[in-house]
Amino acid sequence: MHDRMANLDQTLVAGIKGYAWLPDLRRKHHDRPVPLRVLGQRAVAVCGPEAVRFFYDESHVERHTALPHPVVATLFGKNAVHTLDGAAHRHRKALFVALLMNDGIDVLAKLVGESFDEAAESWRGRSSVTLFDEAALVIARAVTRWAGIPVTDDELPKLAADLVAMVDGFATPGPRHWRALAARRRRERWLAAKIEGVRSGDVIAPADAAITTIAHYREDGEPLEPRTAAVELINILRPATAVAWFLAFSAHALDRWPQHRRPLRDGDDEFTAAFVHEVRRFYPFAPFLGGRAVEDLTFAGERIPKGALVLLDVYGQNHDNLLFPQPYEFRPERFVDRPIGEFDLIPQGGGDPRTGHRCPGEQITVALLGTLAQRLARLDYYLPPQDLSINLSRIPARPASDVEIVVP
Ligand code: PAM
Repeated sequence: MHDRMANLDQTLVAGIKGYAWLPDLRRKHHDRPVPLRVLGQRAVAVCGPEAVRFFYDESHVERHTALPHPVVATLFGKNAVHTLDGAAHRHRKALFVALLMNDGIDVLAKLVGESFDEAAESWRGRSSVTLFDEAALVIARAVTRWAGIPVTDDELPKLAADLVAMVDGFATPGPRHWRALAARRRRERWLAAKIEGVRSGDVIAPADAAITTIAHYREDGEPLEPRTAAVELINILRPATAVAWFLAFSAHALDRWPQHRRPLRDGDDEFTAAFVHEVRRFYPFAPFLGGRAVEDLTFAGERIPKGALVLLDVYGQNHDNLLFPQPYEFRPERFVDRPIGEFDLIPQGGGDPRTGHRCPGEQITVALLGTLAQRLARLDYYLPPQDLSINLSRIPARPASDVEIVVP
């Protein structure tokens, strides 16, 4: 049985089952590592804190040969930090850590809060607004301002839509993917010109802004190609804007479990952090992560031949009933007084963000979502009848209606 499954290519099944794909396979294998074939390649799917340790050990797993071209061409960008390993990765990663893991987090959260307040005023009295789209606009406005990128109010909706498209289209063939490719081309060209402008002095930005830091960042004494610099600037704007997914999920949670609204509305920061972690754990966003075995390996008794893909089941781990009892119940309380370890809650990857591949923007995500969730809870709104279902075969998932709200 296992051998037969290991020989069938799973790519189509993965496309159909989405987030449930690896958890289903792992269940059939009694939670043991699963040998399989995907994208025409040998692979082994793993899960659990020990698997996260194993996956993030650079002497086991590398990235630069593992990410499929369609993912790089839409989501991350050519030559992005996500595609590097070893010393090259550490050097480039330090740029992101310096930009994203410091006092600037509070500044960005404040800008996002102000941007939300401004937008919320304009929602009042309209027949309805789409929260997902509005959240993307709110965040894109704030993060471009924060990064030192001049954008007019007229340009903003198209920019926000492009940043969303790059995320929305990374895992699906067809129109969503084409939109993502076009969005990336457009925004790389636009930002490469701005980077050149900063270098020549034609574009004026604050000395400590992300656009300035990236424009003047050097590797081996050389500045980045303008296109690569643009890729990395997008790697700040796009994931920040993608917090719109989590705000749409937060609205879904507040609709289903309205008892959580009060502590958010009251500004209970400890509860807010717990709510944010539970949203990131419970709702489907990153399905799994992939790397490639750098040598013949063994994990939990399973042989992983050199060159095989190693797939870390992120969604599965965030719903593991040993780590998170009653994993399909939305219970923010589980994170009150529970420190987040490097290897358990992994919606944005595991390990140490400063040195490894874990997302360096995780603290920003937590700060932005906390600010936005509190403001949403304070907003006087209601949900008109709509389809709030979340289709687990759509990667990345989001509520079908994108959450229509009416602000009377
Ligand atoms: C962002 O960066 O914009 C935030 C959205 C990130 C979603 C991450 C989804 C998972 C990433 C990659 C999947 C690669 C699978 C590799 C299989 C071989």
